Amino acid sequence: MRICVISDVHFKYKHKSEADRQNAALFLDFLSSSVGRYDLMVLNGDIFDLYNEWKYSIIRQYFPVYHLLANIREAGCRIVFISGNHDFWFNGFLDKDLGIEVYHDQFYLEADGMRMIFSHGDLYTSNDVRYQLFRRLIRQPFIKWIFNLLHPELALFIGAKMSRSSRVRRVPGFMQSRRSQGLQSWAEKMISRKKADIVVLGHSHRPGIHAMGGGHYANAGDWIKNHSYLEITDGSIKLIYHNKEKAQ
Ligand SMILES: [Mn+2]
Repeated sequence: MRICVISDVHFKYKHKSEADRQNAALFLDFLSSSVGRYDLMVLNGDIFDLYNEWKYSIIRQYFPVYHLLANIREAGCRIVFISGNHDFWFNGFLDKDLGIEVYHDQFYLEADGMRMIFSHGDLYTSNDVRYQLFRRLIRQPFIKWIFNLLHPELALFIGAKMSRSSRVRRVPGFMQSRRSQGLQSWAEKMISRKKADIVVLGHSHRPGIHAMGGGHYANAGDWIKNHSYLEITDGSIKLIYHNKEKAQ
């Protein structure tokens, strides 16, 4: 089975810099080169930097991504979307219109003799109680209901302000390494308790494959700095850096 995992693309609805435009172009290039290449694509959270589906509206600027995901689906690939801490409010568009399976916490798979757990990872950072409370609150249907009463452009404006301030708040280097340590020790626990052979997380923006206790913890990295993704082919994991020249 050919599996591909990506996370932390942070695709923006508004490109403010040349770097934003380049990151978006590289990601779209990667998606088009993935049509017909995989049996399963796991979108492991924070694919979109800011996300919402209203009852009758979607964010127009995400159309290129939706279009390529539809092509990948039509070529016979199963697509799984796991929500991250930037994309968690859905309203039927991904699943009903695009045929993508949506999971809120984690996705479990047994294939090629391996047990695999995929999750974004924001649930498993250590000592981040304030965030865990915020996570629970922001996912309440009532909050989403209020947000959806706003005009989409006003809602996006407010959402962008909130998401920017939460990003700035969580940037410090020591927090980054504590975050990735939390992810690693959660993966270690799953492997040592024989719950999984492969644990794939995102969130830390640190690409890597780590062998531990007879299994592997892998992180797909991000598409802001690394433009990295994972391929799990017949149970063996490879980390790949997408390069436009090398693609095709
Ligand atoms: Mn994240």
